[in-house]
Amino acid sequence: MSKKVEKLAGWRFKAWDETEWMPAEVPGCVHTDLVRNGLIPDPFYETNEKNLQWIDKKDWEYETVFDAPAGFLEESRQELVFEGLDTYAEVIVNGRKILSADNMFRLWQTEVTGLLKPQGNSLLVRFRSPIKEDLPKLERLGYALPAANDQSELGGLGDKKISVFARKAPYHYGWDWGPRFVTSGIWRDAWLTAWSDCRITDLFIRQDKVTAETAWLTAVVTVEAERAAQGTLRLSAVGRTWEQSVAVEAGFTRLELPLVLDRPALWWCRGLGEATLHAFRAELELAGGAASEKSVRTGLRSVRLVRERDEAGASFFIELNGKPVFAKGANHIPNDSFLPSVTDERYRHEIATAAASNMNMLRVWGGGVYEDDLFYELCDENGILVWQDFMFACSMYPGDAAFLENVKAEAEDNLVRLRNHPCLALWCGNNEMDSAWAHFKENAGWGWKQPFSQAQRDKIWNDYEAVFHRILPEAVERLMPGMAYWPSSPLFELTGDMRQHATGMAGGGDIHYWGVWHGKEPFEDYNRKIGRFMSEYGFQSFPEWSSVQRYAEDKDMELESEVMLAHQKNGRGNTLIKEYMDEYLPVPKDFPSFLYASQVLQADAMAMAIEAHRRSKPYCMGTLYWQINDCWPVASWSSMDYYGKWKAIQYHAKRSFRDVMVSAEETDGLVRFTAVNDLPVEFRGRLTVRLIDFSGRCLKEENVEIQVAGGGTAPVLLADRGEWLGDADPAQTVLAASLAAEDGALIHTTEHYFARTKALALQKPDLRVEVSATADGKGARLTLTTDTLAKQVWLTAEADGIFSDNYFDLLPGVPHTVEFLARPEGSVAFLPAEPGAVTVRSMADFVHLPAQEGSVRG
Ligand code: BMA
Repeated sequence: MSKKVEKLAGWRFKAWDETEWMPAEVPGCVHTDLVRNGLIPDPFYETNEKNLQWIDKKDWEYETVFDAPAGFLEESRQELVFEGLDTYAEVIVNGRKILSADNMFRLWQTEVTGLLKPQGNSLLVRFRSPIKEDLPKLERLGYALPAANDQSELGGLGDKKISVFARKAPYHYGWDWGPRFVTSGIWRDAWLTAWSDCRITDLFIRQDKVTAETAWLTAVVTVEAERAAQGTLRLSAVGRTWEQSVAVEAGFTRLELPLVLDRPALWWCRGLGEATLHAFRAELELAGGAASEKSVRTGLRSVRLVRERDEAGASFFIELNGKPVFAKGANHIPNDSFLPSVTDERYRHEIATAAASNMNMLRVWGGGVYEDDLFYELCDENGILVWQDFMFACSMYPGDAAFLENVKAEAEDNLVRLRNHPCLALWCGNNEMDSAWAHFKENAGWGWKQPFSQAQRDKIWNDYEAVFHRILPEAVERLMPGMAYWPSSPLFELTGDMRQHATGMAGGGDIHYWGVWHGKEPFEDYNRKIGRFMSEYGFQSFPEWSSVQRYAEDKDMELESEVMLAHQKNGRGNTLIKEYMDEYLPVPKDFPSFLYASQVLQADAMAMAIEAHRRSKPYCMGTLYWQINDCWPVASWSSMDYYGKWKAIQYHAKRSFRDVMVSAEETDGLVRFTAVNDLPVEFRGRLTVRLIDFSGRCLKEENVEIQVAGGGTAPVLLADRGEWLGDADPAQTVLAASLAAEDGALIHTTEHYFARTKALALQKPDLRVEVSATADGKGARLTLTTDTLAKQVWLTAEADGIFSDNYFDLLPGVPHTVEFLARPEGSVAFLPAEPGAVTVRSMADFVHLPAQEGSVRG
C-alpha cells in the first residue's frame, strides 16, 4: 500500500537575515516570490536585471506547517519527496535536519518515519546562496575553469566564474541569449508519501528487441518491501495480462517479467507513422494481502544511431523501426529564467509549434535542465524525437570525487525518470566542450587550454574523460540498455586523437556550423558547408514590435538604447544583424520596421540552410536550427519569442520542413529544383514553374511530372537563368514553383528570385483581404490578393494566436487563404467582421522602396 498525498501547501519565505515571513509559492523560486510580494519589479522589464543581482548573494528559507493527512501516520513508512531543490539546501522537519541537497537536477526522497505528529508539523528548507557556497571552491582549485557564457561581471563577481561548481542550470548564470538570474527555491513539486508492507518504486518497460512482427519486452519492476514474501506479479497491456510467481526480499528487489507482443502497434515519429502509445500496468500481490501497483505509458520502437563507414567518412543518423529518419527540428532551451513559471499551456504551445512546423526532433540542449515530464509526454504524443543532452555546456567542470559522485547520481535519477519515453533517441554528454577544449589539436578550439600548464591540462582533460567517457555512458548503458550515447555535440568520433574534434566540416559526426553569424560568412555558405548532421546553426532576430513594447518604453525604442542593449546578450549581435541586413535587404524605415526586417532576414537565412541540408540527404541526415524558444524577451536566435509569438522564421521553417517539398538553388547561372520526400512512400506529382513579372504577367511556364522515392530526393528541373529570363528584368521577375500531388492537391510552393531582396524593384502593393468565419465558426479565414508582388506579407491579429501561414510572398493573380488559430487552443478567435482585428502589411510598408525610375526598365 502506498499513497501520494496532495502537495504541501501554505508556504512562506524570507531571507535568513530578515524577520518577516512572506507568502511563497511552491513550486517557485525566490525571484518570482519577491515579485509577487511587490518587493522587486518585473525582472525582465527594461534594465531591471542589473539591479536584481543582490538576490543570489543572499541565503533564503522556505517554511510551511502541515498536518499529517488522514491515515498517513498509520502507514509504517513515511517519506518526504522533493522533485527539485535549487540548489544548496538543508531540510529540517520538526527541528530535525533530514536532508542536505546539492544538486538541482536530483530527486530528493527522504524517510521521515517517526518524525511526524498528527498536527502542526514544521518543515523548513534553508537555501544557501550558490554564490557564497561556490566562491571558496574556486579559491581552493587555484585556477579558473573556462565558462564561456557565465556573466560573472554582470553578477558583480568580476572574472570569478563559478557556475561550473554548481549542479544547477548553467543558463541561470547568463548566456548569449539569457539574463543572469541565479535562482534559489523549491522549483518542482514537494509532497509526502507513505506506505506499508510493499510498494512498486519503479516500472521500466525495457524494449529488448522490437520489430514489426514482434516486440520482446521486459517489465523491470523494482519493489521495496518491509519483509520477505512470496507473491504474484501481474502485468497488463494491450488487452493482455502476464503473470509470474515472485519472491521479494526485505528492502529492494528487482523483478523481471518477459513480455512478448505479436504485431505490436509501433511508435513512429511525425512523418513516418502514428505515434502510438500503450499503457502498462504492474500489480504486485504478496501473501498476506499486501499489494501495490504502478502504471506507465510508453511507445514501442527500436531506435538506434547509425554510424557506418562510407566513402565520405561515416554516417550519422537516427534509425527508427529500421527506417532512416531525416531529423528536422530545432534546439530547445528552458522556456523561462524562472522555471516554475512555465505553465502546462506554454509547454503545449511549444510542442504544438514544433509539430505544426513539421519538425520531428528537438534537442534538449545541455545548458538548461532535464525537462519536466510533460515536455517528454507531449513529444511522445506528437511524434517528436528528443536528442537529450546531459546538463553540461560550454565550460570545463571540476572532477573531485564528490562532484563525480553527484553527477553519477544526477544521471541515474534522470535516466530512470525519463527512460520510458519513446521520444528519446539519443543521450549526449555535453554541449561543445570537446570541440572548445580540443585536447588533441593544439591550435584548435576556443583558446581554452592555452593558459594552462601541461599538468593542469592533463588534469582538466582527465576529469572531462571521467564524466563524459566513463560515468555517463556507463549510466546510460546500465539504465537504458541499447540507447545511443554521444559524448559531446559536436564531435567527429571518439578516436582519442586529433581527428576527434568537430572543429571543421568533417565527414562524420555532428556539426555546429556558426560560420554564418559568428564567422560573418555569407548566407550562401549554407549551401556549401554541410556536415552529416547539422545539430546547430542559427541567425538572430528581434521579437516583434508588440513584444518589445512589453519590456521597453517609447524612449528605449532604438537599437543602441540601454534597454535594447540589455536585451541583446550577444556582444556583436546588433552589428551582425545590421551588417547582414545591409547585404541582403532594403533599408528599413524606422525602428519598428527594423524589427520586422530582422525577422525576415533571419527567416531567409534559416530557410536557405534548412533546404540546403535537406537537399543533401542522405549525406546529411539532420537539421536542427538554433533555437526554437526564449527564456525571456530578447534579441536572439529563437524562432518564437518569449511570449510564444511566432517569428517569421517559424513560418518559413514550417514550409521548408514540409515532408514533401521542392527547393531551388542557383549556381553558375543554373537554377536547380530539387524535390525532397521524407515520407516512407514514393511521391508522384507535378511541378509547375512559372516566370512571372511583379505585376503578375506569366512570361514562361514549364510543367514536369515528377517522382521521388520514399525518403529520397530527386533533381526535377534545371532552369537556365539566361534562357528563362531572356530580356526580362531580373529585379522584377520571380520563378514561382508549385508542387501538386497526383490528385491535384497543392503540396508546396516556393519562389526563386534572380536578385537579392535589396535589389528587387518592389512597389507598394494594393493588398486586399476577405475575411470569413471558419467551418466551426470559432475562427477566421482570410483570403489575400494583391496587384503587384507583395513580399513577406505579415498578418498580425489583436487576439493571441498564430496563422496557418504568414510572412509569405503574395503573387498577383494567386490568392492565398490562411486561417487564424487562437491561443490557448480552443479559445475563440477574433470575429471576422471586427474592424482592426487583423492588420495586413508587407515589406513595402517597412522599407524605403527604390526610386521608381530605377526600377522600371525600357
Ligand atoms: C551554440 C549554443 C549556445 C549558444 C549559441 C549561440 O553554440 O550551444 O551555447 O547560445 O551557440 O551562440
